[in-house]
Amino acid sequence: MPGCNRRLGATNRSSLSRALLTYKIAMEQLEGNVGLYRAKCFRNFLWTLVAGLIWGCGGKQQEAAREGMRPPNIVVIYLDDLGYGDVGFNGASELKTPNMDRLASEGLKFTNGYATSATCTPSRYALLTGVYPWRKKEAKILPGTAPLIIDTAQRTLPGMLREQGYHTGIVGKWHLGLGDGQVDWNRRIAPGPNEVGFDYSFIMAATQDRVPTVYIRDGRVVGLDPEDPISVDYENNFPGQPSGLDHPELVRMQWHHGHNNSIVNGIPRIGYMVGGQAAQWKDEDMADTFLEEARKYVKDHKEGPFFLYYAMQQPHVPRTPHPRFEGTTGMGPRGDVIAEADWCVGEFMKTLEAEGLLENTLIVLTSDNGPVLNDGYYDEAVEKLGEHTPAGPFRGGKYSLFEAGTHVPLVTYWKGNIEPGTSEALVCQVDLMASLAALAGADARQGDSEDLLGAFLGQSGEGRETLVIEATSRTAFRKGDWVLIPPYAGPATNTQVDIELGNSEVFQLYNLREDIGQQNNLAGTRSGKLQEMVREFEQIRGKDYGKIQALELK
Ligand SMILES: [Ca+2]
Repeated sequence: MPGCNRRLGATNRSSLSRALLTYKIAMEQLEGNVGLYRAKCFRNFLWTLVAGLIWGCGGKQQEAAREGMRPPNIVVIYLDDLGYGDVGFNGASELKTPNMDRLASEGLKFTNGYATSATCTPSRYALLTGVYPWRKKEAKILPGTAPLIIDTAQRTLPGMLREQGYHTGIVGKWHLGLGDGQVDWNRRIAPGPNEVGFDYSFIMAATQDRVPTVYIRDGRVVGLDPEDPISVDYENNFPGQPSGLDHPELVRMQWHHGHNNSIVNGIPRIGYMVGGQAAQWKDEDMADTFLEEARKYVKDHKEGPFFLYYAMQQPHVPRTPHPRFEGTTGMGPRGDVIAEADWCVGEFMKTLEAEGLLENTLIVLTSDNGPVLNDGYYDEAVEKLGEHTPAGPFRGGKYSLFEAGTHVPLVTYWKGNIEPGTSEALVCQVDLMASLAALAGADARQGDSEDLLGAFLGQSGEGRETLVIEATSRTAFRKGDWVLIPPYAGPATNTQVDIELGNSEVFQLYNLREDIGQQNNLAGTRSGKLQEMVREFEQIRGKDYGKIQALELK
């Protein structure tokens, strides 16, 4: 920059000395007080000032400095029904998850990481809005025809990041409702993800076991032949269409409970659908399809910053591994799709690495709720489980107020920025909203979401003080090592899925540090602690927590 060099006279050399001294002192103070990422941002900011003094004009240096201040890309990899104990990094030995284990060993593994809820939709609602799902009565397991449950005026995680200059995308499972309740699947489907903050969406509407069994890109069914329109109904079948209930001879995967409506690809589903033959997904290709979409999204937006919500479908039912993974674990389809999901994580990471993005991308890997074996199909999940323990040391599973319902695998990874390690901080997916707002430079006050950026980046061991967890409208309360489960009516165990739900006629109080498996109810002997927990729980939750909805597995 010859034009600028001429200006580096005595005055500027003096300014330069002062600026460098100021810079050095500021950095020493800063590095001692705040985390690595914020220190880097501030260092870059100071560097911009210094560069301005040195060269006395704008230029590539300032541009590069401004570039260095850019917040990182963010990827949330969200698995579906993956249990705390389903991964090697939490102790699984029968089932191998080398790629997720690598993320954990090179990143930060949380031993107290939670979904807000023991089922899909509420956890996803909290993740994307920063609001506890029990505040929203529609945040329960939704049929495929449910209207969108996020208000389009509501602040959302992708919307907040978009305001901060991010490009935002979702690939995978949605299950937060679409449209206004009267969806015509043959026209643009809205409102949906694109109306609540996502610039790009490639989704399935609800779940793999629910119709419509088609992909939707930016509100339009992919590959739809206008001559073969789609109709969907969750109440009545269409004339002449076989169902799993009427025609068991047509299915290749037998239903156990629910899952006996329309048959697609030989698999009976929840809900009825007719038409759209050319658009229907092939179940065994779903993992590859979502992976390719996720990789393409990264490549298309690698200039960043981008936010990708990669919502994988495994190991939710129906478990349909690609033939490459069939039989690879000896645990039947449930084990095989976890191996498949792990491979997808590895391939996705390879893409980030190949694009040179690992040092500039924060990755959060977690699951929307705990594990279930038989969730509606006979797929040998129970019979071939062997010694594997999907719930790890916890009691219960999906649908449960016991720990296994919401206490899930959770890892953060950011090469060169997050020190590898293990954190005991109490963190929840609902906190990503405020924490990522802080990271992106937005207002971190976000509903129930707490700014735990320091914990997520491993700079602090401080997590939440308290957490309200939810399972099909029932709520429980964690504070420190203690968990309070209020009395709820209903069976202790759901026999169809064979999971203890946490229902009891009496209060339950457990100390997780001493009793991780929740076997010793201390409510009778620790009455002072019980009263304290009930009081604090009611302050947050209100006193009407006993009004609950019946558990529906479908
Ligand atoms: Ca789920």
